Amino acid sequence: MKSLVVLPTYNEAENVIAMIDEVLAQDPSIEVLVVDDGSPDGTGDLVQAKNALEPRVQLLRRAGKLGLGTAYLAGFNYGLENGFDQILTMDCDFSHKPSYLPSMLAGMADHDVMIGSRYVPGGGVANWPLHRRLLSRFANLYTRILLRLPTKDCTSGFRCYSREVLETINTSEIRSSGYSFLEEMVYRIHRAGFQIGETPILFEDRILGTSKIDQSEIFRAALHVLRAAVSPPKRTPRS
Ligand SMILES: Nc1nc2c(ncn2[C@@H]2O[C@H](COP(=O)(O)OP(=O)(O)OP(=O)(O)O)[C@@H](O)[C@H]2O)c(=O)[nH]1
Ligand SMILES: [Mg+2]
Repeated sequence: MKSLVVLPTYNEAENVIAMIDEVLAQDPSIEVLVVDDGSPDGTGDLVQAKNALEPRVQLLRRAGKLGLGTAYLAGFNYGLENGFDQILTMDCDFSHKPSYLPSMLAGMADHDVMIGSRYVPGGGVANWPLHRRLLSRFANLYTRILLRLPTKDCTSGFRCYSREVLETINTSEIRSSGYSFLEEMVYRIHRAGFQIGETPILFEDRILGTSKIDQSEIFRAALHVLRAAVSPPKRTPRS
């Protein structure tokens, strides 16, 4: 099985090389694609230099900050075009620890999608201020109730998708970036009848670099989920 780990980056120069090294060390079947949005801090150049030494690392450079959702889409397209069996996504700030990759991959034996989950037994959050914890809890509760989802962590960006899932879901119809992209993906996957598994992770706030999520993103995400609940996207059942 060939696995691609997609790392979206915007100004992650302090984290990116260490993340790549730790990801590659988990399993020889793993390759990495960094989707960098013209980071002014030189993240792209660091990855390009790494690519010259390490064939398991590829770089996709985009002209400017085009958003997390479209960075995931670009990663999915690359993975499908290059024959990967499963495509994973992770934040490039060590909040998603590469040491969980083996349990994510193991879960794919009996699921179509695996989510690194903070909200199943054994999972959790460390170093997050109270307001971030409450916001994340609320966002998950809101999404689960409105979209009637059984998934406990709908906003986690630590995921593994099978090739079949990405070929079935109309991902190009998803226009939102950030959190609501992730929520809409879970919704579409669940409605298509795929099996979603969750493996516990301890999510730790980043130590290096800065957060890129702004306040307006939270409201956009809440509205997007509401819109999906009121007018659901077309179902694309698995064959
Ligand atoms: N390519 C690309 N990557 C992005 C963009 N915005 C964020 N990222 C990356 O997406 C990942 C998650 O972003 P973070 O800023 O850590 O956001 P977060 O983890 O949801 O929020 P925090 O908990 O505040 O860190 C990181 O690897 C970022 O570098 C973007 O517009 N384009
Ligand atoms: Mg982060």
